[in-house]
Amino acid sequence: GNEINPYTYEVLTESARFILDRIDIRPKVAIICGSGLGSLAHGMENIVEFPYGEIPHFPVSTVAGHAGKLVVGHLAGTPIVCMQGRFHFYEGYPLWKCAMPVRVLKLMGVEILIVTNAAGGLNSEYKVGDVMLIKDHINFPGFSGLHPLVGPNDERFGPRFPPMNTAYDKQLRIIGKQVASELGMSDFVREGVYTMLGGPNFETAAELRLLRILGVDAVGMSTVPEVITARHCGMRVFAFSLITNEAITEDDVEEEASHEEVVETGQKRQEDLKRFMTYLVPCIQRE
Ligand code: NOS
Repeated sequence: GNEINPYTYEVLTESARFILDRIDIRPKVAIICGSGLGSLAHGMENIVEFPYGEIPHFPVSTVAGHAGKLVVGHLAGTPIVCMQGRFHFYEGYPLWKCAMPVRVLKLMGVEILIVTNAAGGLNSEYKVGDVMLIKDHINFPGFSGLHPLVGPNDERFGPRFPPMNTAYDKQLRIIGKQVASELGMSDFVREGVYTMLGGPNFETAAELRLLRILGVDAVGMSTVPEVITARHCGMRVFAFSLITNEAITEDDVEEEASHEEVVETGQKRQEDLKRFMTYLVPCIQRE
């Protein structure tokens, strides 16, 4: 927890330089693929792949359903860089390590970050398979001082005290909703508040009822550290959750949350999400 963040500006510049030296495009848009959503990258063309282990200073991911590579290429003609596999707090990484790739993307020239995740739906109107555009978050780990920006602040990345009330870009959300509408997806695209818990266990019924009272619509174990780090260094953020499972808030029921259900829902929605992304990315790029 108290380990000092060793990823200085100079160190991360080496990671970015390694990638830039091996590609001849300069993507302005990056995508982080959530659990079971790795196939978002499958529609890409002219790809160059970087397994995380080959990029200097990169951590390596351990969760099933996460491939662990950076993919550079085109999506619908738009240059993008895609993170297939992310780093979670529950894997044992400090939050600055979970968010480290975001700064590498920034140093590669990325301006807009699209963050995706799998999450449990708390809002009683949500159904499994819904897509929730994130309009705000509650940084639960932050309440206890677990935060990706803890430690000395390097102003070359951003300010000591970054604002976070505008984290989820309003204009990008408008575009997201327009795209959903044009693709006939409005009936399962919503907008709501995400929260991150540390995991790795799924929540108890009492915890989920607490979160619901607090105004949380979807709960997961990722995204928040990456978004905070992206906003700190001035990137614009668009994020959404795939509601992969329904929060079980009643006591004494037989059903349980499972990672299998999460991955399965991801697979069921993968074609829709690919279509959504393929249409969205060129619109966002023009922004
Ligand atoms: N995930 C969830 N995290 C918390 N609560 C949920 O209901 C939930 N559903 C999906 C676990 O399957 C993986 O998917 C997300 C978590 O971020 C975790 O990485």
